[in-house]
Amino acid sequence: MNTRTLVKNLAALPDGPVTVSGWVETVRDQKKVQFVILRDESGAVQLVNPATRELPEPIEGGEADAAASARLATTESISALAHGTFLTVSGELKHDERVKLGGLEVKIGSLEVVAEANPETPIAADSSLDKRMDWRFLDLRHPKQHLIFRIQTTFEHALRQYWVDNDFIEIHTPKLMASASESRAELFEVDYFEGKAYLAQSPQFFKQMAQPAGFGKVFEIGPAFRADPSFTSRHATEFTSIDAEMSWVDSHEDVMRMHEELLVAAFTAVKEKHGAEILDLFGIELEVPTTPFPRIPLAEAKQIVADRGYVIPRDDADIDPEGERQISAYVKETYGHDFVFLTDWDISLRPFYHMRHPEDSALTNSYDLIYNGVEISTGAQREHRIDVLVEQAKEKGLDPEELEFYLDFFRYGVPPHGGFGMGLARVLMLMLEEHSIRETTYLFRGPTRLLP
Ligand code: AMO
Repeated sequence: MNTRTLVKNLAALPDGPVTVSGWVETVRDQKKVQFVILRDESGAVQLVNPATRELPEPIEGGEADAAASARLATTESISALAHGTFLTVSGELKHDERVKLGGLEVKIGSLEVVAEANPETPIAADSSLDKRMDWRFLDLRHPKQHLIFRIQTTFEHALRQYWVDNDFIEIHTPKLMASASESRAELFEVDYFEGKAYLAQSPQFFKQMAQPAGFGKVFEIGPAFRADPSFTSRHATEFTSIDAEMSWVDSHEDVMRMHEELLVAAFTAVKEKHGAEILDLFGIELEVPTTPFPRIPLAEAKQIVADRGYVIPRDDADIDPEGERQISAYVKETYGHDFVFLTDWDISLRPFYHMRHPEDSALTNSYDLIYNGVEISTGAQREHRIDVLVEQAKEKGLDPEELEFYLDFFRYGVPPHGGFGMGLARVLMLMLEEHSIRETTYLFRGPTRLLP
């Protein structure tokens, strides 16, 4: 059993013997004293070593001083330490207010180099994002990066907690599929024995399947794949999708209500646990959103954007990224809110499985959720009437025969239902005001990135 103490736990210990392990961050090698900043996964501590540069002359006829030899060896090995070397150090913990780093230091007794590091570090603070991604394991060593993934852990845990408290069932749907569930254009095809399979773009069909299966409410946090050739800061070819689907919704309004409650629960948990660190490392005072989030029909949103002087390039098109930024700015100015649901999307912009608006069949019972200027989620009530669903599939140019397995879900009693999908890395990117989902994805996958 390893007896090392985590750095974050040193403060609570009395002065006395301790063992710590971690990576060498810096070495200050002075003539009379050496300082090493050692970092483990919990924090950094200063190690100190009174330097022994040469052995005293042995007294005539006497033995060399063994303790002095050991101190000389320790001094020499500290001088040779490369940044990133992994050490185990045993020594004496001493609390001392004058030490800037945490008010304590460890006087080195013995030092073991557990794993050496190449002396040339391949990345520096000013390396390009791409270079940092090449060396992601080194890039991830920094406290800011650790915090991102501790926040991710808390965020996901809070989502699960909310769903468990509200009787949702967790599902794990297959990522190998026989057909597309979203746009065919973004489909990865793989050889599958004698035939072909496709990587799941979304758990869409299978989370819907849980409704006729009688599960009522379900969720999944899992991988999704999109053969999207774009190089934007918000697209990956593989991403973690947060999905929920529930029965007995009257409209997309019920889905939005669950969605906003869920986000409030998750943001509250993140703020409680990490608020101070987020302020310290990112300079951000995290805001927990208030409910209800503002809701604006898409057509109205486009008008607001136009009135602000931004013309979305094609009138029939989706609201584009600049349009999203503009509507977010408007919502922030008008309602002081970071989130906005854009509702009632045109059928031309939505997949066949969205339910049409009861009062205007050119629109759907659907929404996008925009957070700080970027879409993080799409949700909708689904069409559950089989005859209407088949018609809508045909209108979108889909062959109902290819979708037979999905259409069967609707032939044996399916409750009205709805749900949403939300990109995990996008939420974290916007929460922490990062510029790319590469920063908030453990290992990013894009058109030209399959390594490491
Ligand atoms: P949609 O395609 O809008 O909807 O995806 C839902 C959310 O997933 C995230 N996302 C992505 N994140 C990173 N890289 C990508 N290439 C990428 N594509 C999507 C976004 C987006 O808002 N089945 C529906 C959801 C539903 O109706 O339940 C769907 O997948 O944050």
